[in-house]
Amino acid sequence: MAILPIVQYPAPVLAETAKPVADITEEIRTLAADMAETMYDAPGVGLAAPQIDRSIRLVTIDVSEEKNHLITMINPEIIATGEEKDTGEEGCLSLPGIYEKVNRFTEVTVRYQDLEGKTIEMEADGLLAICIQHELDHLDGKVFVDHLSQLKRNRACTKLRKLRQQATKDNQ
Ligand code: K1U
Ligand code: ZN
Repeated sequence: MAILPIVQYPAPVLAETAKPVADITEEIRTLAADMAETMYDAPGVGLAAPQIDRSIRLVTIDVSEEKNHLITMINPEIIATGEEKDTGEEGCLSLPGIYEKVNRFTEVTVRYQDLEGKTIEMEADGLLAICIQHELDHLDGKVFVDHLSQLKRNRACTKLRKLRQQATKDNQ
């Protein structure tokens, strides 16, 4: 297993529509295991393949307290949503240090293939529902700041630039 570098916004791969996974090969299984290790190390509650520079429809998620409920989703699709939406604070491993409120469905039903190629349908709410929507956005070339107004997105990008400049100075 390996910890992979996480691509930082605004890398072009984060704006691409990721391609479906055609075959669940040994390479895909190894990549999924490496993504899980990278996600736990970060630490994060989710990770999408474009964030490790692979433009394919593969995500890992674990929102459990104990970090013992890993979900690997291949070719995930949201097939239904509830009617309610709510606003909650989100972060992103590709924009470290930026936290903004995003409006999302509170309940979603997702269909995906697992690592054995079995089709799963799962109903989710709470942080899991938010995380699924956040990760599936990555597969469609969208990051959470794309949900914000232009003004708020510009402010977030300015803050990100300043945080990076400070980090560079701190490392000198
Ligand atoms: O896709 C990503 O960048 C991962 C992202 C997922 C996410 C976080 C919050 C709301 C929705 C989706 C993260 O995991 S950022 C890190 C984070 O929020 C966190 C880290 C450790 C424990 C709990 C949260
Ligand atoms: Zn993210």
